Amino acid sequence: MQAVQPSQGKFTIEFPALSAIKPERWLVGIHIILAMIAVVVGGLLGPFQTFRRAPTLTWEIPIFSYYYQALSLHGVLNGLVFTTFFIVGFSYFVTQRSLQRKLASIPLAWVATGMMTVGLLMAGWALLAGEANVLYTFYAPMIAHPLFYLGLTLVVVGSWLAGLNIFLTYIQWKREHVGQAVPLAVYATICNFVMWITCTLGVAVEILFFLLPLSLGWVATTDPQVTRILFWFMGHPLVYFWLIPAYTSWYAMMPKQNGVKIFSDNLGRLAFLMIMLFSIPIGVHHLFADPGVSELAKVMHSLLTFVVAIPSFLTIFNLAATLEQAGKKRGSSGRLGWIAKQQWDNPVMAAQLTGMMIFLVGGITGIMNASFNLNIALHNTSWIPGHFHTTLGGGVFLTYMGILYWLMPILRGRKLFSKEIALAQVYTWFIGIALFGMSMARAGLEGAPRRTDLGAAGVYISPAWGLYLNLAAIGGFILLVSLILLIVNLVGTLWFSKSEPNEPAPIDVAAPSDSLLIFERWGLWLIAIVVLNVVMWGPVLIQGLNFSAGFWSTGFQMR
Ligand code: HAS
Ligand code: CU
Repeated sequence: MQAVQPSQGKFTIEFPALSAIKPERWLVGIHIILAMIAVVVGGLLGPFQTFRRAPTLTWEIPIFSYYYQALSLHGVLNGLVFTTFFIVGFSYFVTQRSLQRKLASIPLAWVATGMMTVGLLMAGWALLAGEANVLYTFYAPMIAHPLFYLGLTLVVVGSWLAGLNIFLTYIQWKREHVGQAVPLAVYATICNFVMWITCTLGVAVEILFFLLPLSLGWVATTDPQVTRILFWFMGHPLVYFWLIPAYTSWYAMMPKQNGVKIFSDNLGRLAFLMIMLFSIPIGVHHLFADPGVSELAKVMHSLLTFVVAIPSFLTIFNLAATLEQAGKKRGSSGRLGWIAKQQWDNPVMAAQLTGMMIFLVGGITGIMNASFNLNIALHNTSWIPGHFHTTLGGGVFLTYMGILYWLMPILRGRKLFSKEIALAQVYTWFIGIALFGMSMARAGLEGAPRRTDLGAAGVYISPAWGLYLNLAAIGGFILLVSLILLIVNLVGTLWFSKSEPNEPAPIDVAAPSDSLLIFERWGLWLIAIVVLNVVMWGPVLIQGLNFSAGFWSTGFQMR
């Protein structure tokens, strides 16, 4: 038993066995449960859209035929709610376990949770009532009920408070560990929240000054181009906000689960630092088709997008080297023998390994999107959902499931209900998302549009898309089966499995002695973030705010 005395001297915490930290269980547990409810509801809406878009393999269920409402629920619940709740819960867990202390302020954490939950209820109501059919990319001119925007604001502000709490906990730890590098998982978490708090400033301005006044009727018109610019200031870093926890699992947990060390801890820090620095000043790659953004800005953002892929290339190298070490330890031979020696029969590992494999596909399609002129052919086609279902729906989601399968038993104090069901869930998801993602991408190359209700009467479907849209529906069906397996295991682990307290978590509590401290020069990195964004976004925003064009657009509601 060890007593920890923070330098502020405000409280003393005892750590008999780390799993006895009560706020960890409840606080983290509530985030994970809400995240899972969101992804189950949001996820179930997905397959039915594939059936609606498929020319022959159609399976119509009336409730899912409100295409834009279902698509908005699917995108917001999976892309914004599931992710944010999961990430906040996971980040709290990682920080507390790795730094071996409670969060700096448990009351603040509960306030944040309360705000996020109330926000979720508000936005959820608007979505369910059909008052927010604006998709998860909620820029003007489409307009939703004010409660949708207020709800999202509460979720975001709640997540800021969560970030603040993590920063304060880190500062307390640093005061007691002068000259020591923070463990890699916490370093990644801090980079993630620095990036997240910075980028969501854009969406805060978009909501408070543009969307909310329009939705409340305080102003009659707005400027869609400016709201798109402000949205995408957040929109690209958002995808890295999702990715960093998955990378944290691959870098900081998977080696431990394999009984080896990460090949290079410092290279990992460099990857997280680069993601934090470079993921915001590149968002114009979502606006390549927009007339209101200059060609120069497009080229600059295109080039810098290639820079943000570098940390992922470093990651491929670092992880492959680590997995190779693990394979060799288990007696692999030959150049690729290590692949067969991975723990393919362990759901926690299988989820991460299949996640990495599909993420390779998603990452490469991302680099294709980033090419300024190639993008013109791909943008607004189903290629893009193909890209983000192999990144977010594949690599990230599978890795989160890998985390869930060890984290939930710890939080619940029970064994995982069924390892076999978990394995079946992982592999069906892998096959389903690969088939769905690649078919959507292929249909996109033939010109199949995204965000279009292909099931609506009289909509043209080219014969060239038919096969791929049908294959996407088969992928959707496999994903539906996988979701049902996930629900069974979730419910089983929560209420029906054997109790098993005090499972250890795969988290390091100290950094290797050669971890470099330069990565924690936060003042320097914050200045770099400000300079990069002023240079890369300043001219784009000024051009967007071209008042001579005026705020000319009224809001539209989609039904
Ligand atoms: Fe993206 C659009 C470019 C990564 C998500 N992206 C989207 C949208 C989403 C999204 C949701 O430049 C749609 C937004 C919308 O609704 O309009 N994206 C990129 C690039 C990358 C990238 C260059 N995206 C992601 C990630 C996402 C995500 C990650 C979610 C988590 N994306 C774009 C562009 C657009 C875009 C344009 C706009 C398109 C348009 O026109 O609208 C890169 O950062 C990707 C780098 C990744 C890699 C792969 C690394 C692989 C690793 C696995 C290791 C494997 C090992 C092998 C070790 C280079 C680390 C293991 C082997 C075994 C055998 C086990
Ligand atoms: Cu992007």
